[in-house]
Amino acid sequence: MLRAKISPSLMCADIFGLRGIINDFEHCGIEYLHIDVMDGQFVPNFCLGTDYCRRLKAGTAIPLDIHLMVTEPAKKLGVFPFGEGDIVSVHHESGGREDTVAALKEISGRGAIPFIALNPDTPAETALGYAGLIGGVLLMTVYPGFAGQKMVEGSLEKITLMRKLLDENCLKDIMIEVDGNVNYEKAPLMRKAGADLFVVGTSSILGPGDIKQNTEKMRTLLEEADR
Ligand code: S6P
Ligand code: MG
Repeated sequence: MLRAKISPSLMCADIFGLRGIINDFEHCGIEYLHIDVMDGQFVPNFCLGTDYCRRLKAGTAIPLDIHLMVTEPAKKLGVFPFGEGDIVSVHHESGGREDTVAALKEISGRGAIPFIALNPDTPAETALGYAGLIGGVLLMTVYPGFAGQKMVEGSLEKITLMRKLLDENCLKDIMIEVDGNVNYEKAPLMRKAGADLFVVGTSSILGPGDIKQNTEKMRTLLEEADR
């Protein structure tokens, strides 16, 4: 099993305190910064964009974890600044297989790690159809579009099944990222089920309390889940 990694969702971070928040993340050894990109079409909301990613890349060495909730991502990747070491996720549901496959290929061609994102109602088996093209699977544990939602029922079972399917198909190195309502209680259970990368927002690190202490708490809980 890969070491558990943390990717805070920046749509949940206070824009007025962002520099200090990134400093705290650097201090805590946060592995990725999760950027939710929404186009108002694929999901009924708008969120962070290309300039936001560009400013982050200029201002921190923490790799980006760009979650594209947009239609036909292959047509839009060109305007996004990403490269070596970053993660970029595109949705299976976002615009047809041809576009999705083209997007995954462009992401790896630019040195980043392509992930296929699956909505809660999309079966785990779907990810196997992208074997050879992906470095990870992003399992949505809420319906995409908004922070602060409750986890969709059956999510833990889906993570367990995803891990089993990957292991059985000699795809052990493919990461499982979980996104949505990852709180202190559920994160260890998700870890035990086989998740590697944890998107954390209002439910934990970017909720009430001190960011550094919250991060430490999450890190400890994830480590304890491995024992
Ligand atoms: C939802 C988005 C997520 C949220 C994250 C927020 O569309 O993809 O990344 O930002 O779930 O965290 P929380 O703890 O409020 O669910
Ligand atoms: Mg997300």
